Amino acid sequence: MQIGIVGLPNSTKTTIFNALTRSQVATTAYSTGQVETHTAVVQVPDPRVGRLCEMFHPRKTTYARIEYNDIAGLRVGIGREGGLSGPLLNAIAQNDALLHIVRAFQDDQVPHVAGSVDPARDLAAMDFEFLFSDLLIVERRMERLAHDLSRNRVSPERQENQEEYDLLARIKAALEKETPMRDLELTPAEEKRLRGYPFLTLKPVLVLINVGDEGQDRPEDYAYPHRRSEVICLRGGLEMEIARLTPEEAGLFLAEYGIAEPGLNVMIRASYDLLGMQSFFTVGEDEVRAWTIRRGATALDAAAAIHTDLAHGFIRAEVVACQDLLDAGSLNEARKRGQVRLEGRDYGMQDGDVINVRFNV
Ligand SMILES: Nc1nc2c(ncn2[C@@H]2O[C@H](COP(=O)(O)OP(=O)(O)OP(=O)(O)O)[C@@H](O)[C@H]2O)c(=O)[nH]1
Ligand SMILES: [Mg+2]
Repeated sequence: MQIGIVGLPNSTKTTIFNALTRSQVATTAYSTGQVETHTAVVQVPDPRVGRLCEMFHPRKTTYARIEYNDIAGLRVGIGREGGLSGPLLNAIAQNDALLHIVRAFQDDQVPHVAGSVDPARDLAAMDFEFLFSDLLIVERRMERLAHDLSRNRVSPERQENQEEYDLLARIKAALEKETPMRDLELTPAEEKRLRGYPFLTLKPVLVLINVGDEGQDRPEDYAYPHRRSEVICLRGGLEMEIARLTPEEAGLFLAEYGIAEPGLNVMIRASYDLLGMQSFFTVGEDEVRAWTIRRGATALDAAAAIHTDLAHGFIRAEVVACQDLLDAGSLNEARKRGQVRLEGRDYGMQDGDVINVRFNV
């Protein structure tokens, strides 16, 4: 799972990237404007994994993972100048979701590209660049399709092309009204049709407002009228400092500032939710492991995530809710209590299920 960090030049993208991934990439008061990507993988913090480890004492512990890409080089006006360059578009389009960073703090030491700090303006400006990028792609594709449709009256692809053209026409109308593609009602077949294109407004987005050292943590101050998106506020500079501390030092620091939990843990979980993902666990003396699947996935999907052999030879899954297992204290006790169920392939997995797949080879 990959999340792209985007925003205006100097919007504190790299600061947030460092905080999220405990990296030490240099941040600068002046943006170079260069297209440049930093990548790091982080574990999804999940206290349930730690508690399962206390029960099983496994040789190995594996958390779910998210890859973050800090992408520099976007700016206002890029769309009107003919669209995002290939490398920049690819760097953004390869992500499953976007983390859009907006600066909302005053600091005379940190110049703003537009000369003043105005988060609502910046948020809208960057959104417009994404809309414009999608619109250019839609229009180019529609031109091609119209050309083919006008020439090959009896071609075998005709039906396909006409359907795609109609879908793109609907999308074009929405984009022209500044509705992002993620807010359209699309059927699974339509979504599949769009999958090959580098559409940016189709991606779920988490808007992160960096409110600075003194700022208020109030997302409701930053209304964002789109579905499949969410706004959170963070004190970016502070979070980057916290990420550099040892866990003990961080604890003291958080207490001093009256922060319950590093904002970044909250944020990593929020991005996980936003992507419509959930976790399930496999447990044992060898390994306690968190796995990632879509919400709505079945026991068979879960088996396939572990190994294709498990899916092919699937017989049944033994399933127990993580909390029941923790309360029972052991698998045997959970069995005695009747909390370990046998489920078939179509069972809808719940977040936090602990699963053991029975299969034939
Ligand atoms: N006062 C204050 N300054 C901050 C905070 N977060 C980041 N900065 C400063 O903002 C400046 C820009 O931060 P970067 O993270 O480099 O911004 P960027 O978006 O990665 O910039 P480019 O990659 O060049 O587009 C740096 O000088 C940071 O130290 C904060 O919470 N408070
Ligand atoms: Mg940067």
